Amino acid sequence: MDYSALKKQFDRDGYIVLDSFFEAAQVVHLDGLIRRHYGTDPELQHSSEFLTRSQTDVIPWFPQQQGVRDFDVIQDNPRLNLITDTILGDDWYGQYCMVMFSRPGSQGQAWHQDCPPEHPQRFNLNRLVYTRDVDEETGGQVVVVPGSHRMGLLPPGDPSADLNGQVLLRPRQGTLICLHGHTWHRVLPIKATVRASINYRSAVAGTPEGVTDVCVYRNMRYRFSTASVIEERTV
Ligand SMILES: O=C(O)CCC(=O)C(=O)O
Ligand SMILES: [Fe+2]
Repeated sequence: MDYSALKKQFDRDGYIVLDSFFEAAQVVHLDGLIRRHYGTDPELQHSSEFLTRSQTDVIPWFPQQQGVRDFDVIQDNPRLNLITDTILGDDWYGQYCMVMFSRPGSQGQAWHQDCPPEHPQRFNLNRLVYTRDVDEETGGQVVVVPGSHRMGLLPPGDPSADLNGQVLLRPRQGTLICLHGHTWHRVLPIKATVRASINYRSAVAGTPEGVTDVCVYRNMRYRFSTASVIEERTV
């Protein structure tokens, strides 16, 4: 793997996609755990205000906080850590492992930045692992605007409308996506199957642990810890 080329690509685009980074055998077990945890009709956890206003339809799960250690093997994977060193430098820490689950027919996620971009050096790195293919048939493709991690605030506007320059990503089983938290991104609506991603969030040492507490949408800033809209955004 040409690490210096990957670093350049990440700095330019705000994301990199590495297909077949993990073997199927490494992710099918986790896929099974995720299906079992959520069952067929899991309850939504966020407040209804958040779900309506954010146009975001995901149910988070932090397996390690419940003592489920099966997810550690990816977190401890030497190649994943090498990629992370390449992107963040040697001094970084793993924040947590978060599974994000979407029910069939749900709306995915509207455009957002995981954390406010006012401090360009203060950001989370999403290390997203997919346990099943995501494509036109399943829906739930990831949409990004390349280079937007250097463009400041996501512009206010329609939470889910197309943006100039957007690119559709179709991760497959075993794909790793490294995504800068300031990059403008969204998830398209889900079709007939369930969808899940596993996110091993990390950050440069010194970045506050709660850096992703406030998320920027096109119509608001939302603080998860208090479940409140802290800023209305209008065009
Ligand atoms: O589930 C995905 O593919 C992306 C999730 C996301 O936006 C995030 O983890 O910050
Ligand atoms: Fe995100």
